[in-house]
Amino acid sequence: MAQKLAAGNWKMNGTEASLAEIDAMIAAYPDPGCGVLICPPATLLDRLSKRVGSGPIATGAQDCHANASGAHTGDISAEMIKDAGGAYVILGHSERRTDHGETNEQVNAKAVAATGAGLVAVVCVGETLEQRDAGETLDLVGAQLAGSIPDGISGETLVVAYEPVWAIGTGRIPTIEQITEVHDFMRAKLTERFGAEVGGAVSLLYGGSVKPSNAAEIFAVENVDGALVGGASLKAADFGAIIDAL
Ligand code: G2H
Repeated sequence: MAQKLAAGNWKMNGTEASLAEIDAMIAAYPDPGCGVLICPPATLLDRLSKRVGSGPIATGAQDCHANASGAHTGDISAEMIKDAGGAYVILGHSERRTDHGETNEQVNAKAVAATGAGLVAVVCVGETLEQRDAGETLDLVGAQLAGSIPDGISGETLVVAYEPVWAIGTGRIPTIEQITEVHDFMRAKLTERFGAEVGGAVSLLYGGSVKPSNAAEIFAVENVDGALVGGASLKAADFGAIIDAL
């Protein structure tokens, strides 16, 4: 059985002042009833991790390098994320695939590094509008899953997020039928490759314009185990309403 998980991706947002939102979350959700993860910018990870302590809110980063250390200016390693208190790392988000040209092979290498360091890899997949209109969604998602996820993963080391690129930050979401189709497909592909036990234990998140107003109907989809939330994770009240819906 896959864990229910509400994950916040703060992207390139947040300073010291933003941590007040976390204080509100900690106070409001002493026992959230599902996994809660917040991935702030790397500058805040250490501070946020200390803030949440050993409570129910986990922290993570938004990317890592495939190497443990070395001459890679501007990058951070999985070991550094672990050292800063993070337990998860988002990998292969479409904004990194687009802005930094990340390939499935690179995401795979990062996932190997992440899981090797004891982190949970949150691997993101999803199609552009052009790919959807061309009927390529399942082929594309299948190729991203096959290429970006390393061998040897388990439900404890991998989370997969389906984020249609055209739904990210746009206010548009796919139909419930479209979400159902892709999530069923992802569950089947993971089961085919890793077996029923692992395939059934990997949390499958939907991401892209998730808000308090649409969370419940998305979470009602059988193979949706939670959400990767961007904009709506920046405010405790909005993120809290999404946690409530899960
Ligand atoms: C998709 C999502 C978070 P938003 O990128 O990963 O962002 O909820 O703002 O669309």
